[in-house]
Amino acid sequence: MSSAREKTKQFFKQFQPNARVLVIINADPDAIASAMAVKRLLWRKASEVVTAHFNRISRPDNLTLIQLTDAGLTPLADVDKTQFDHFVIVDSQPDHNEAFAGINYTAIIDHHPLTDVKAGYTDIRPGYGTCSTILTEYLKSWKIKPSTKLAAALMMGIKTDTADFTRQATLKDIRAFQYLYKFADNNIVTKVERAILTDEDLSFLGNAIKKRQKVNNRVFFHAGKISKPDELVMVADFFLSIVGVNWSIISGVMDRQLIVILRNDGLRKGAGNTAKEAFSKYGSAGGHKTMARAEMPLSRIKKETGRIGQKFLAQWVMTQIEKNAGKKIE
Ligand SMILES: [Mn+2]
Repeated sequence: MSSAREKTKQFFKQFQPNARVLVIINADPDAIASAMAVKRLLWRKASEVVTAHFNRISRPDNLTLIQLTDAGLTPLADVDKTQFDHFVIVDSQPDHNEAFAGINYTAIIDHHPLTDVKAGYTDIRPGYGTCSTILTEYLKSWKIKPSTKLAAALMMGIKTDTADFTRQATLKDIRAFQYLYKFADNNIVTKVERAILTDEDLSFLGNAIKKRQKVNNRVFFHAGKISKPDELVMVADFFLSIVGVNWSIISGVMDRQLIVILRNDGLRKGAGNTAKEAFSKYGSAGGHKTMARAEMPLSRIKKETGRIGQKFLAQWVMTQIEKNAGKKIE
């Protein structure tokens, strides 16, 4: 018996006949697809499998994925946990979020670095780029053909977590993708990847395009008061597609906090360090080489500068960045 098949067998052994199973996820494409795979694996074995998520899902691509694959998610807050006798986590571990706390888990399947995990069955493989890859191996080892929708969801899980195989992708992730390709409805994949903007996002972006300011190959936009920080991220990503722009710095105010989203092309001073140097004095700031974020209470900015008007904030963000983003300009 292959090791994948042995693993899958052990996984099945954990569930009593007619089990009522609750799969809890922090919903992103990899977690959603992995939960769908668990549901398929337990088909005809469990009497019920429900997937619950505790995070807010707002990205248009994720909403499209859920809709087109019939992922069938329920908000965890709406679930009566006493109705279930088995609990499963995929693509996370209990330490990752307090929403996972206080539950005895039957199974935990994940690809993040191992933390303190206790469950009847654990399969943690930090060497894998995605959890979808692990679940694809389960399906394959048990000769279960994934439906067109499940295969498309698993492909999206792999594409998303490996950033289209440019990050942390292993040969196993590539093989799983290749295997799924035979079964998937590729129109779902295409449609999910096209779903970048809602109607409101488009209006927000239109305004940002009109009011953007370019200084030294860096593009800035201050949105004033906002209701969704996601829109700042969307604009920041979009502006990096302008030829000759190496940085985008997009800001807005929500709940008396100034939020600044930074993106750069990764070829110069890191966005995370720049965010820290420019803004950590006023609030939380940090990130990676190409992506960073700062959040500062307006009260703190007012204490230091004496002003918090929107025009002032727009100028202030620019000044702080220009002081700290480094001189290397091409
Ligand atoms: Mn993942």
